[in-house]
Amino acid sequence: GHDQERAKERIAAELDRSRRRSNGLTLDALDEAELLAQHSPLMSPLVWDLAHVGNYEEQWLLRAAGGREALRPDIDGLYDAFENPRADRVTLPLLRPEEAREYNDRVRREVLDTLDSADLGAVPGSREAGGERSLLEAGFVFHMVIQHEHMHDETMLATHQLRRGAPVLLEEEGPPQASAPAAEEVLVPAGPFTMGTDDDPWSYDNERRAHTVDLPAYWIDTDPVTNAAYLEFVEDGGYRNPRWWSPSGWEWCRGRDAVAPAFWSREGAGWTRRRFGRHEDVPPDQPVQHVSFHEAEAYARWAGKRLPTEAEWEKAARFDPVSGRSRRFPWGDEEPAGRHANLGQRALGPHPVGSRPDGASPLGVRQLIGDVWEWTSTTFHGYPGFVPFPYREYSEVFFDDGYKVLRGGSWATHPTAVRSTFRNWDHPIRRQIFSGFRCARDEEHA
Ligand code: AVJ
Ligand code: FE
Repeated sequence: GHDQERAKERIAAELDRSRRRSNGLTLDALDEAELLAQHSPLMSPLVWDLAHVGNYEEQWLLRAAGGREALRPDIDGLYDAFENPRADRVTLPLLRPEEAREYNDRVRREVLDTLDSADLGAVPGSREAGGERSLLEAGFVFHMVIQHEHMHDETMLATHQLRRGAPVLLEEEGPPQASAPAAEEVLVPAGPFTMGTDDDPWSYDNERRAHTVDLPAYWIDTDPVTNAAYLEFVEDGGYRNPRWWSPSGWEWCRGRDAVAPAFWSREGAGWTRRRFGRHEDVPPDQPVQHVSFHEAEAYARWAGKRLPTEAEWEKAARFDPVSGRSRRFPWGDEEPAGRHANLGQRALGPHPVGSRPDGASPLGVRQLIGDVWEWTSTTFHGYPGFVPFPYREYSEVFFDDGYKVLRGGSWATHPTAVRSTFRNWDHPIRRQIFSGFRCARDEEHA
């Protein structure tokens, strides 16, 4: 019917949007040598990400959902992330950039063809509680593929940040005006809230199921920790004092001789940073980014606080104390717009704290969505009743293995690839990602 037509138009538009972004970071930005090069052992050559998103789209939309034969059975192995560690991908017989473009274009033409006749099935929430999800239900598999490409676009941006050489990316937007917070911390009242979701048509398996979590009252920072605040920790000798670090954090700090966030250099009395090939003073009022979980945790201890748990982060980002409901975003259920959040790679970095008052949560917590991914103290795990869908390797194989949960998306995350339930995860030592944090603490009882 009419709703399906509208849903399909949206899907086609979002597919196109993600591809423009992928091409803008690869074929349109860099020459063949730079696309084939390994810019860091942490990252794939950009041309791998490019054909990997096309191959994933082929596997899920053409084969799994569309029932078609493989277009290139010979290349599946090359683009399997589990078969090939990132550092080895440069040695594989990868498609050249132009071949990757042709392959991706061919997949896309056939996908648009299958979309026409696809039955997007039941509307969200209409399935019986506990019933099985299906690939096409509420457009799920298309949403999965769209988000997958956007996630790789963010990964490709991290590769761009590590790359040496003349800048190639342009900033579309400068920072808006910032406003001071009413208070530095917000008290989240004790009580239950709904964590996770049963019916979000874009949600991954790991965001499900909705369940009630009852938390004691806690304080959470109104804004993410800024460069200026983080610099106090640096200048106070924070990186030389084991007192602030966990044992594994201290081992990480000593082992790599860390003295400040990644990409920072001391210059005279101050600090500069490298951002996509440009050098600039570290802006004091922006959220700190490119810190590892260990650095975030050490800062929090130094500040007399701690990192929020994942549940504390989500309650701050969704809970409406008036209705008792959990929202899709801090500001409500409305899709993210520029006034709510710094998302979608329009800027090439975080914006100052206080620059998105319209994106605040009901309790007044700000910039939870966008700007920087926020480390939480929680190890990535499955929610009660977790069911892997549609494949174990999206999230289940990472559960309970020391990965720390990050929340809220960054300036580089596309709006369709984040919401208050969205869960990201990484090794606690990683900081090439666009990661920052905010602090929390228990409510003190007199
Ligand atoms: C959810 C961001 C941790 O990039 O490693 C990409 C997403 N899964 N391809 C990642 C993902 C398959 C994943 N993260
Ligand atoms: Fe992938």
